[in-house]
Amino acid sequence: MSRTPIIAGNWKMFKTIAEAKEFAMVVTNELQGVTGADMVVCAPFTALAALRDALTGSNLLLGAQNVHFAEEGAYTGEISPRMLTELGVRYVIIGHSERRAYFNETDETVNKKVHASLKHSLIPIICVGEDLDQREAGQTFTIVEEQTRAAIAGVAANQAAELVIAYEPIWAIGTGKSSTAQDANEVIGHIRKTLAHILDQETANRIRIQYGGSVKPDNIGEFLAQTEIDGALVGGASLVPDSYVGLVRGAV
Ligand code: G2H
Repeated sequence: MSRTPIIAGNWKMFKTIAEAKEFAMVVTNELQGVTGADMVVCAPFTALAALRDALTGSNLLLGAQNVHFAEEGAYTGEISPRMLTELGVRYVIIGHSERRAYFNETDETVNKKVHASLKHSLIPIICVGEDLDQREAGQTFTIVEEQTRAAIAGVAANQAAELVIAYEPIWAIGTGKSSTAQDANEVIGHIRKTLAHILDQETANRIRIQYGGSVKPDNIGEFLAQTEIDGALVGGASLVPDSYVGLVRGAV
């Protein structure tokens, strides 16, 4: 089955509103008329409104980097799904390893956030991945399988088809060490098998699974050439307009 690749920039805690607008001006111009991939920018909450305006009429889509699972309530500092959809956000990263490591994100909260996002028509980009110790202990498949099962527990197949999963080996994040494309393909193939067990083969074939971890314009082609890899979740290299454009051009 052919799946449309998805290139998502994860800006993390970078870019002011002015910087985000500047990025959008250059990138929307460069990528005008480019088709063949879904192009997403997951910006900090503060830049979302300005980016929505700057991306209107372009082929780039807006994403956020986190969401709370409650509809509303006394959750100081949090943002609800409805607040994001009101801003024109289409995608939301859930369970990034930095949130799991620094902000107590657990498999349980990831699952709640996935349900809340789907309820509000936000497409979750669910992050899974092993750390270096787990990899060296030969636990990669077990870890990604457990995280995937937990993240989508209770999600119906028809809704799950819209999901995006990002396989990000933690040891490859921001370190300059990327997984080999073949290794990433093997792990992503295992995630797809897991999805087929939980859901069904047809749905598993429709779900897009990205690779993430030190992806750059000069290595994205190797990843996208693999049969199971449907795009990339990119941090550092997505911040520079030329580099973001290079990522997209390397994918289409
Ligand atoms: C992994 C990735 C983006 P980078 O965190 O999600 O970042 O491309 O900088 O390794």
